[in-house]
Amino acid sequence: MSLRRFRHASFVAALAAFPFAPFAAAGEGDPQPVVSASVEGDSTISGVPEGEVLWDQLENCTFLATSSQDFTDFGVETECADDFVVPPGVSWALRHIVVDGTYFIFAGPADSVNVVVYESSMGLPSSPVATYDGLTPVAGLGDGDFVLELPAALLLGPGRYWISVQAVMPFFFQGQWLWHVRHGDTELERVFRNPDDFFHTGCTDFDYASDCGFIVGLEKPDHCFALLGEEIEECADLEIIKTASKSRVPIGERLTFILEVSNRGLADAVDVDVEDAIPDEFDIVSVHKPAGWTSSELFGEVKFEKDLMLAGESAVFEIEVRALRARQSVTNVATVESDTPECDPENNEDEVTVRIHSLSDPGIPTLSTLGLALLALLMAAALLRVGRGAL
Ligand SMILES: [Ca+2]
Ligand SMILES: [Ca+2]
Ligand SMILES: [Ca+2]
Repeated sequence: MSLRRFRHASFVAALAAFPFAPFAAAGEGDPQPVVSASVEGDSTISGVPEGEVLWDQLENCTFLATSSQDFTDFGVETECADDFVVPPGVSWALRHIVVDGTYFIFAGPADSVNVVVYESSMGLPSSPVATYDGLTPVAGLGDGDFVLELPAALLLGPGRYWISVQAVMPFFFQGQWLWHVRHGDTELERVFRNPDDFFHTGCTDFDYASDCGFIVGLEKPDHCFALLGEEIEECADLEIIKTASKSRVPIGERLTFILEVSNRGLADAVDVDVEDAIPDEFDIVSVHKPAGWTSSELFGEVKFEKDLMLAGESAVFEIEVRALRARQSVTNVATVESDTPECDPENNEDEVTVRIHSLSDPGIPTLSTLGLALLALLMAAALLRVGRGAL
């Protein structure tokens, strides 16, 4: 599979036109790193795996390319990033990242590639969602058109993110890796940073490329990349864990059933119902719920409800009961469900089993039960003796 790109010759002149810091250790006439360059590239990227294309910004790529590199010999770095948006109602399992890049000055190859996916705040990258240091491209290490495979699928819920790709290599004598810029105006403008301001752009932290002095002749330039993986229906993962305050209780005494409910999925759960059918062997004494929940009870069926349970939210419920009659084992099942699709229905039900004993039978072997056992043993021995006598 290959993804086609189309470059616009009219952007050949779109060069960075501002000074970069001369490389101090270089001699006169030595090659100098550049922050941006115009480089003609190939028209296809090869080695792209089969898979659903989640985001495609590989069209309308220009000759312009910008430095995004950890210069291991200089101890400085540049980092470019661009944004993408996971639409409402779905989640993405991101597996592959394809970037259109190029080597410059020297022919590479990169020692490795760093990828960071950032959250977005105020229209700029903020905290990293995931950091992948030292990836080896599965294809394209030789020509700089990296096909990167994440070690495990990265699950991303709806919203805006930023992705940065950075080659790790020394300038001498592997050169530079530059990430191609496209004329696309897709979502927000690409961003750049150069923490020690090696290139005198003034952007020591992420800022829009046009605010870093890049003269590109493009309205809101993007970077050339594509994301592959699977789009999955957004789901909630409600879980219920049911326990009892004790495993055995005498008739007439109380115990408490505890229900711990949480939403472990990426999606908020709508119209959540927690139900616990208290067995006939118990009388309900009291019901405790967190703020924001309603509760009702009908013929021993306790129900807790909430309109919206956010992703990551949890709640603990307590149902205090009194034991009515003796039973070797009583199983109490509780369930949770909502109107939002479930990622994992297996953990939406849990049960606990308790024993109810009479006051005279605390549920552990007593002298009387031991006495009964002894009697049975003696009778068995007597029967054996009678049997032998008959032979
Ligand atoms: Ca390329
Ligand atoms: Ca963009
Ligand atoms: Ca679940």
